[in-house]
Amino acid sequence: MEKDQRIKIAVQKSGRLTENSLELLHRCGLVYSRGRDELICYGENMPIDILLVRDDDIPDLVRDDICDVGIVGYNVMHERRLELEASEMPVSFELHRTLDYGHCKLCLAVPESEDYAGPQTLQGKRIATSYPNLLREYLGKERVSAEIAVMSGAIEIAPKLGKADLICDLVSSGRTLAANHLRPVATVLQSQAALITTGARLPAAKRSWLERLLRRMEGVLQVRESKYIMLHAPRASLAEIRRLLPGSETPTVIPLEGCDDRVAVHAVCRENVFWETLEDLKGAGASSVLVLPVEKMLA
Ligand code: PRT
Ligand code: ZN
Repeated sequence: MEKDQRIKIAVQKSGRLTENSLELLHRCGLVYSRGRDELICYGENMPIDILLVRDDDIPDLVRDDICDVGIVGYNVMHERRLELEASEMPVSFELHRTLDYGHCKLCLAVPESEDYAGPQTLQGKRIATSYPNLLREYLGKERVSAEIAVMSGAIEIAPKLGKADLICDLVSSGRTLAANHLRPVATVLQSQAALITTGARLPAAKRSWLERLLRRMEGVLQVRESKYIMLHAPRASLAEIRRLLPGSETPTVIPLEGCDDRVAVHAVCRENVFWETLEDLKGAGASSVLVLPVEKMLA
């Protein structure tokens, strides 16, 4: 396949999203070797290459069609989208789906000693952030005007340095805020890793590989929580057993040889199965309950 017929995926080179993103592609069946410059991974069994880049560059790599797909924080993607819209530039990358890792929140945080009585408290304040467009949108929605001080790193020390009254930064565990005597008071945006795709029309062969990859990704993400349950149950409690199986579609019911009143039930549950559920199933008369992980799934 010609070089420009190969799909290029932009992934963060080294950071919080790198490991999960490469793992996701690996679980889609992509076998790749890392180039000598360590910037490109060449797909060996599919016409798909991975470009390893700074996360901030990913939206534009997809927008400019240098890459066809990118995996980036929803926060980074949405910030860039707002920035492009504000300068009336075409966005031309599309959110395909979120990926359920890299969870964090863009939060407003005030020094522990300060009171916060809702968004009106922000009026006239100076807020340090690296997400000026997301913050501006939030302030607009809340109808308050505040000064935005754009900083690129170490936002959490801005109040201590007297550079801002409060901050707007990403939070996951909350430890960084606590260590800097800051307290989160409002969420500006919920974020997680997101898959973005080019808005451009791709040649047929490339499009078909991309669709194949996206379908496999759906499968990988679906099986993560999915379990296969097998159990024996009294025929009379089938309705209750079905109700107890979390997130399952119609189960398969199989007769048991020489036993008219009990059946075997097999079902795929698309949610995690907890001990409590198993205990409830047992309470409803189930026995020989087995829970197996699901390896692959193709809808
Ligand atoms: O080098 P490059 O530019 O690619 O990396 P980067 O340093 O800009 O990004 P990186 O790897 O820090 O984050 C990549 C993406 O991970 C972000 O865009 C988010 O979508 C997501 N993510 C998830 C986070 C966090 N959690 C997170 N906690 N990004 C940053 N943080 C930082 C936050 O800014 C703060 O400094 O971690 C600190 C807070 O963490 P806690 O756990 O103390 O609350
Ligand atoms: Zn970055």
